[in-house]
Amino acid sequence: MASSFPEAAELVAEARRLYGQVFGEEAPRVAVCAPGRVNLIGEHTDYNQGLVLPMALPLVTVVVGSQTSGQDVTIVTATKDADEPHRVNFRLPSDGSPLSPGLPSWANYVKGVIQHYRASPIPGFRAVIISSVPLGGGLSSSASLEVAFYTFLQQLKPDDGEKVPKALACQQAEHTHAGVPCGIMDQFVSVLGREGHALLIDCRSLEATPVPLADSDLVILITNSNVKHSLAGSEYPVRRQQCEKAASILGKDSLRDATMKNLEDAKDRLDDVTYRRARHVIEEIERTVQAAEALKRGAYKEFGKLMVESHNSLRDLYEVSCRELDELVSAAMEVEGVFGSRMTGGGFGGCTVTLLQANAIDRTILHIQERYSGTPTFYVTTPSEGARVLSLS
Ligand code: GAF
Repeated sequence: MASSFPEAAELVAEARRLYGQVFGEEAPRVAVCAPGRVNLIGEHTDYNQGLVLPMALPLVTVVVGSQTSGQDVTIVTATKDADEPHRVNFRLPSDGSPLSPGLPSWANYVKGVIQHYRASPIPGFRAVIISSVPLGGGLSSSASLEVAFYTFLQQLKPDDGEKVPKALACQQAEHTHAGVPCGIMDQFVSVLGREGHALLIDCRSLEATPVPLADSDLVILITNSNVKHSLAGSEYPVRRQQCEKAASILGKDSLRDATMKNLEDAKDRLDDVTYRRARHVIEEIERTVQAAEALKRGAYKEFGKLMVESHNSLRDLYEVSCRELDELVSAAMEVEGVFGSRMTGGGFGGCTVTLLQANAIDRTILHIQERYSGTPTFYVTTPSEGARVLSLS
């Protein structure tokens, strides 16, 4: 069976209860949420100025809280993956000096967002964070926390409300305070996600085209491998550097500007690893363009074929898959009615995404459960809205 997950309103109710427990009777004044994401295709292309096709999920991070007088911040978090709520206190620097990252590490995302908030300085506050996005599961729990927090700060002290700069500020928070040199995809779709649509994002122009994805005959299944290999953190910056090296040898600003002909012409000047990394990126950008076109036409078989090509390329050329993700994709592809399946996100564990006919969902889940050597978790999902303010009544 697929896991059920709470609606945002249920998370708000839970967060309000916790707020009451921790801070006394006083009710919070503000409630917001921001979603995690699943990327349908276009992997490791965002930091190459390429194209990506993610959608926002109904799995969200909720923040409730209130402004206080003074400069003190108290944040309490309870996620479904942690046994006990965690609490952190710090003081906002009155002289504008930076808020340094430290422990606990989850608070660094919040500190980073405060640091890069576009209407600083902000007042002190109390807040509770609750999330249904699985932590470290490749569904952008960190971007959903950053974007939810930014949205919370907007209620305390509004900025200009511009959405793309908001996503960019949250990306900066991840760079400076979590030490992850991520691209823009996760924060962008968490801010700008649209219900019933995937977003074709051009990571160079930062323009997004919504692609309709609401068909009652189609299911989007996320399968969490429930493994995360330690390589994930260290290999991501290595991949970025390899891409930058390839672009520089090809004489391009980024791999977005390179063609397969450019790459083949320069093959004898590239070592094998650099060649394969660049080939993945160049072909994946082209696959993403084709996949978005296929989706617009409802050509799900064609879309699914591109998903599998993407997975194989991530496995063989980009080398960011792992045994568990490969097993999940192979198992899914054995089921009649499955259009396509691939790893999603940074890789080395986390989740796969599978597109299938609605009437094939039960047999697909059963088959994957039988074939996978680990214990998977399944989510049947729909494309959802980006960050938003929620009702407290
Ligand atoms: C992670 C990063 F945060 C994204 O920016 C993106 O590069 C992705 O890995 C790979 O496509 O989620």
